Amino acid sequence: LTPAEWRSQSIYFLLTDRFGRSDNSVTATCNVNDRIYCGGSWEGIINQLDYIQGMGFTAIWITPVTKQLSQNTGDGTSYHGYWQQDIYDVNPNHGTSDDLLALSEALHARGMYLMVDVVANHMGYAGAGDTVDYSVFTPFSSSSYFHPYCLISNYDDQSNVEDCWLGDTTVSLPDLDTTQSSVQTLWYNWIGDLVSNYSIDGLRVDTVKHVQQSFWPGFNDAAGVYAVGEVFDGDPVYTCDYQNYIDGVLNYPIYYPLLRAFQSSSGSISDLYNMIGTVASDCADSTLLGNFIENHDNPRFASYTSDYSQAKNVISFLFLSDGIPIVYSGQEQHYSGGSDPANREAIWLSGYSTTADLYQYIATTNKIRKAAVAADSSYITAKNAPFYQDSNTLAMKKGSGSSPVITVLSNAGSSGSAYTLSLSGSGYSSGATLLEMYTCASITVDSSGNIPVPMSSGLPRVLVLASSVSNSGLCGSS
Ligand code: ABC
Ligand code: CA
Repeated sequence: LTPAEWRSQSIYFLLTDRFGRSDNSVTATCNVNDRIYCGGSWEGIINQLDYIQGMGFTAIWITPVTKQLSQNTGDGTSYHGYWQQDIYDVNPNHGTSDDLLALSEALHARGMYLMVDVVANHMGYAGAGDTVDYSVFTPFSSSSYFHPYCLISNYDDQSNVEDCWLGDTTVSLPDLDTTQSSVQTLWYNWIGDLVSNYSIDGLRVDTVKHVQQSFWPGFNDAAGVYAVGEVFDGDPVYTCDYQNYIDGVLNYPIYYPLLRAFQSSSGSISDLYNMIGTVASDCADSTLLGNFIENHDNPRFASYTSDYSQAKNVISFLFLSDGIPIVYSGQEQHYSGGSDPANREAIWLSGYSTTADLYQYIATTNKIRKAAVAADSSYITAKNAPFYQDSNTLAMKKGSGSSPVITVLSNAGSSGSAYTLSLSGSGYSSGATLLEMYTCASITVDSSGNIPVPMSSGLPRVLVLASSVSNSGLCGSS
């Protein structure tokens, strides 16, 4: 799938080890602190695709598929998949290569897409960096393929970030010398083959800031599909620059102000308002970024606030601003794990409840976004524009000139009062009839051109031109 085709997708990110088991168990224990395999598999994912598709997702992103170090180390096992040793084989804990292919086929049979996480920066070794036996790696079976051992010690020094090693002295992440043309050729051939062997539709690329920028265009081209890179950095100048070398990046610049804005009723709305504009101008194309509020490296949103209204606001933001929405498995169950490894709870322990509040909310929000895409051919490439803010409220519009989608967000939380926000600056004319997509309330723009938005319990509101809603499955339309 091309970048243009990915824009309108929505992604459910899961750790293969933690999502579904081949035996369909919903009781198998999984103690996150043990950092060991809990038994999830590719077959287990296939078994639960209804659960994912029921929320309206059109794609899944799965953790790396390559064969990993097999030891149980002081840092646990490689259940997450980022400690690879053989890039030509698959992780037997997750199944066989036929199982992976079956997952790809099962997704495609539903009209869904497969995004696979890939790591080109490093391999994984159970032991300190000065004890590595390079012969365990395939194909990088000698030290000559790697940078000399040094642990990253200074994130302000880009050479240190690129040439030294991630990991610790218990599990080393031997850092490939990606400046060598032999290493580049191996990686470019590998990614082309992986994508074609498993009919992969997109890539999430790990540790992009740890490899020199000039490596990525060749990698992305060899893959031939949309690639979204992980540049774990909140600075838009630093992170957006990578979009000149890879199709998209995970939206870390928005992540931090989004989290701060909605984790409490005193969070800064203006910092988020400003960052929306900064990212739109600093990044080559904000509509190709990957939007998220949770992942396996950061504490879950519900670990900052247990409030459901605040959780709903961040979800609405992820889906209705520029970029491709990514929900981290468990977010829909309001899981609240903190830092790695606590944020890697087994999803089966929820019983895959489809009646969970956020499960339903995500399903509705996916429908709203799809309806917007269907109603307006320029919606998905139009730049989201914030146009109103007060200390608790943000309003933004996205879409073609005359009938944009208006999203009104609040950080007031569930105890927020019921009131009518007189919203100016939307561009809609007096008398226009709008529909609020979560409540199906009909709202008429008043004689001054303001929209009387019925706010309550700190919940988001999404307004569209009433006549544009059809075939969405929402508000009585078929
Ligand atoms: C874990 C724990 C370790 C523990 C170990 C046993 O287990 O984190 O403390 O010792 C995989 C596993 C992890 C494992 C690591 C290391 O391997 O999943 O469980 O660590 O063995 C990606 C993946 C991630 C994966 C790897 C490695 C990379 O998403 O799951 O981890 O393949 C850095 C990397 C980033 C990496 C992340 C975990 O670490 O850049 O690629 N993620 C700063 C730095 C970032 C750094 C981040 C976290 O800290 O700038 O580069 O990410 O360490 C903002 C700034 C940011 C700043 C943050 C903290 O603050 O703007 O720049 O990030 O304000
Ligand atoms: Ca590196």
